[in-house]
Amino acid sequence: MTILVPILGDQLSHTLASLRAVTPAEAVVLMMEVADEATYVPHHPQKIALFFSAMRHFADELREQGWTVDYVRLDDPANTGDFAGEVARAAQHHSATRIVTVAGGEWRVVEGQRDWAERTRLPLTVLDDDRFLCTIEQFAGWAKGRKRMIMEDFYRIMRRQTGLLMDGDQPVGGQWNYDQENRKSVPKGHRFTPPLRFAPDAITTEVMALVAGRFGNHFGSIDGFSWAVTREQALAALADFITHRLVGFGDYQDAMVTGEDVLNHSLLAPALNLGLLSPLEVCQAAEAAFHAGTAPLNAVEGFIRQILGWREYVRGLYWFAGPDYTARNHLAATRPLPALFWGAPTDLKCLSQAVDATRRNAMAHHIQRLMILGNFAMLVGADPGEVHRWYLAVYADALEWVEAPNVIGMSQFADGGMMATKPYAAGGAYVNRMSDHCKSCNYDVKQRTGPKACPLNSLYWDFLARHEETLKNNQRLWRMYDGWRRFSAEEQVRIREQAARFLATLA
Ligand code: FAD
Ligand code: DLZ
Repeated sequence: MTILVPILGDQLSHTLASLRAVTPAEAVVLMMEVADEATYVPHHPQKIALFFSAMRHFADELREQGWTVDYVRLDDPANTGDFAGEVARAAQHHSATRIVTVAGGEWRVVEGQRDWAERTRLPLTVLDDDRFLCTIEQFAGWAKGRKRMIMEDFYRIMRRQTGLLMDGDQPVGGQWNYDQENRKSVPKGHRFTPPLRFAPDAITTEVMALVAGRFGNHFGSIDGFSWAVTREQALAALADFITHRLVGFGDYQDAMVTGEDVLNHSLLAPALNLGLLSPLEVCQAAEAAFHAGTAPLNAVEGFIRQILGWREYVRGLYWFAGPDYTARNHLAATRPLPALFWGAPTDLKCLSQAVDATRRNAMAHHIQRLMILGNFAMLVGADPGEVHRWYLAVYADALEWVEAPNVIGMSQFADGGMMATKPYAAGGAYVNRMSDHCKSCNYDVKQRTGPKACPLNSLYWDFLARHEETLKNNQRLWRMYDGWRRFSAEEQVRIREQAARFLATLA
């Protein structure tokens, strides 16, 4: 009797439910590098290399622990190219009598897993993925019937449930949220401590060559790959962040600095999303730093809120919203994604900085994703489906359950307000306040119209005017619409013509 245990690329946890459910004596673990997963969107080469290298390392670790692992490499001539084909092939090869696996992390994969039983004619057990702090059912119970799913309400429940930063029933420090203290701009000359990076070992080097050969035409550079690819490295990256960089996490959380890719961000999302780290251990490490007096409350609470709050919330929302969530298009936006997202030159400094960081690192930090790239895509009316596929392709941490709510919901308002209470729309003034980009930009951030005017300004007002019917009753936008109505009719026309000229030349 052989139990086949398929483990997917984002299930690299030694405590995975399927590994707990069987013993090494009765099981064959199946891990598959498949062309379908590498190409269903054109993933950044670093993202593909990260998955393949982490999967290969994980397979070696399992073998060292006594598991039998059938590892299918991408370049195996017998590789059928998709999960279903590989599960069927392995089931036959190992004369498997049943299959035990953990539910995949996206609708597309979960739907595919259901077919494995039919394809192999074997009993199939799909276990819940229990590596999260809130179950899908718990979230649905909380969300059902609510008019608004406010993250902050959810977060407080999760604080109480886990006891993180709690003093009995009350938040440590007397406040649940220190976000107000987390919007400082960076003083001139401030030096950020660089994150711990990992030089590619032999496995990663081999994978990088494979990826460069097969997917070298995808947007993004493979050079400079330095991601953690094992749990040991991920734990070292976590310890390094907690010791050296958590202390400043809160202060400059929303800041952007020219030439500075990371600031005080943790860069832990890829390791968390692949399963190399657990969300609870990451939060507990941050909490311990607060109790040890090495990191202030605004930094620690801000960091824990991202993981215990936002990460769990978006995962719950993704499964609650259903498989058609990624097709939503509340603002009926249809423009093809502008070529600058794929690296075509742009003279907007904020955009060129964010796209270039994405190209070099398969990473951009939150405010670049939300308020630079996402904001621009929404203002120009880019098709949210195309925007979603771009984000899914280019970031090392992009898995649909976390990417889609952030893109469709938070950044494009395409779900009509299920996630965000208003569109995250901004003109140049926001970028100028939160970054130093405008100082070295060709455009003048203070101007709305004219050849030197920052395009974000006219695009912002044009966006509000274009969607007035849909958005005017949103209370959180009243002040903005009030601002729009204060312009003279002539100025409104000038602004909209300026936006139209920009949009007409935007390829
Ligand atoms: P830090 O700033 O150090 O934050 C710590 C951790 O908190 C992150 O590692 C992450 O696990 C979690 N976190 C922070 N913000 C969020 C959030 N909004 N949603 C979920 N988790 C969060 N995150 C992804 O993991 N994958 C994605 O594909 C992804 N796509 C995004 C797309 C858009 C448009 C936006 C606005 C945000 C997206 N995020 C995504 C959330 C966030 O930008 C990234 O988690 C973060 O930039 C990763 O870098 P970091 O590890 O240095 O994060
Ligand atoms: C993202 C990705 C890539 C690039 N390649 C693979 C792969 O070859 N094999 C695999 O098991 N998973 C891969 N993944 C992750 C999947 O696309 C998908 O997101 C997860 O399987 C969902 O649980």
